[in-house]
Amino acid sequence: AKEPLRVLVTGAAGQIGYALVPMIARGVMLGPDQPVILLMLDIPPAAEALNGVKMELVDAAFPLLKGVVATTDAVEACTGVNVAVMVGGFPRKEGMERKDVMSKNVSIYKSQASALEKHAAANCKVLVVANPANTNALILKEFAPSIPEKNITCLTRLDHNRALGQISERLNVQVSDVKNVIIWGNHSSTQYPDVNHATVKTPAGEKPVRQLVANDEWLNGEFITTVQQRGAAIIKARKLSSALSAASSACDHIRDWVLGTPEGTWVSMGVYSDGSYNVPAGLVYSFPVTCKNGEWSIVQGLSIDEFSRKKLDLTAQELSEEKALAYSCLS
Ligand code: NAX
Repeated sequence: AKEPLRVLVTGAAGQIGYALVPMIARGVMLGPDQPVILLMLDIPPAAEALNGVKMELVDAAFPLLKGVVATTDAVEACTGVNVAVMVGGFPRKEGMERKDVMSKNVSIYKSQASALEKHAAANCKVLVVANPANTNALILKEFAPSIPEKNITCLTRLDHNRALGQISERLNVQVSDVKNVIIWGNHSSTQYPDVNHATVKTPAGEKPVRQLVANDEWLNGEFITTVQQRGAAIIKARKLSSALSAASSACDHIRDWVLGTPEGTWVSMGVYSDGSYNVPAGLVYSFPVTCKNGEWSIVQGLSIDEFSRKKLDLTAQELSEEKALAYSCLS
């Protein structure tokens, strides 16, 4: 039998946490034969609710769940963790300036970075979900210098899955037959959902999405804005932000990272830019990646047309500004 892996979920008393922890305990994230120990962190005002989540996890009697810790102590939560899913953060409230929200999150990610750096298992993989996800991941990387930069990522898989979902609905095909969309850039409304290399499996072989949709006006317009604005549409409908889809996508992200992407398929992940596709190095930017042996690599050599180039640059520009804002909060 496999040794249990220790999985940290921060913000575990929140809405995404509530959807995510049962998925992890059922093996959705790390596989149906991988036992897990859940370490759930939240802040003192949420301690009682967090304990309630722990009670429900016990009540669900998950066979793979070998232990549950509910704590408000970051050191206890980070000790020995193999996978860290960072969902906790400070939300933007009405009337708050961007800078104020950034400053709160920078201080949270700075201190949690130190806790992870000192106490996590060697080679711990980190996924940042909390917004601003890319920049929180960058701050975490800065303040956990001994964690390899390849181990620190942010979630854009939800956006990727949303793009697959839109194409599947438009073409009336199974979502599992659509692949290789790309989310470039920031997990924000400047992200660029790109279908130029996406394909659909048909009885006659793989066909380009552009050819099957045969409507560039929709693909270059409404499709992009629908994916970019989907989070807002969910809030409008549910009066709450996306939770089950975010949790499910977080599981997809870690599962593919740890267990590998299928041959010929790539996924989108926010990773530390090495300058690929002329994206400035030193930003956490969403790229198409394949994963093997627990490591991601950016898919190289894809053609970028002029329309796409502008969109890649625009979202990079926004990330550079966020980075500058985050650093200004540190001084
Ligand atoms: P909730 O407000 O329901 O939950 C957040 C939880 O974090 C709360 O329980 C809060 O007490 C806790 N928390 C706050 N500060 C903390 C700290 N210092 N340490 C530990 N826990 C702390 O938000 P929820 O809807 O669960 O969303 C969580 C985060 O995910 C938000 O930042 C949200 O913007 C972000 N999202 C990111 C997505 C992505 O694709 N990257 C999509 C969904 C989501 O919007």
